[in-house]
Amino acid sequence: MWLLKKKDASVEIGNGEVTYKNDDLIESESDTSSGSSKKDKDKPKDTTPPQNYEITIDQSLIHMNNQLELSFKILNAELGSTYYYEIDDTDETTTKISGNGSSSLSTVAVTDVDVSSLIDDTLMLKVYLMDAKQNKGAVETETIEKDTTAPSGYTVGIDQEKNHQSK
Ligand SMILES: [Ca+2]
Repeated sequence: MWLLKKKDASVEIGNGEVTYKNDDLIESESDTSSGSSKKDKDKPKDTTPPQNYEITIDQSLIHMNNQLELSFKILNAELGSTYYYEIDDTDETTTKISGNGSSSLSTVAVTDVDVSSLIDDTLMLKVYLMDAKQNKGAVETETIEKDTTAPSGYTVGIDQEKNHQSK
């Protein structure tokens, strides 16, 4: 995508004039490497990636009965941006769960994410937004424990422990 745009811009050189029609795009590229804001021009182009968004997982624990329906929210999403997410455990042999969609509301709800193929582990959710100008925002992360193992090996003493914890 970037290369195509740059080629479009360089076509102008053939006329004897070096005119960068798409210099805002080129600028945004150099901005990411230098971090400089000195090149700001008057043109109100969108070179600002989506920012200040947060993610939150709705569940407090993933267990046997909700592992097919993990859900999370992206708060303060830039309207019209695209969100990308992935969830993975620490096991290299299992495939991460990933997906994407359009942020049509400032609060995006992603539901029914099936994480049953991941192992019992600390799962990490990573989310970033990309706006229509391909400006990529920061990767936000959130973790949640997955434990689908039924309690076993307990004795009657579990009742007392439970009561104690609930206070
Ligand atoms: Ca994995």
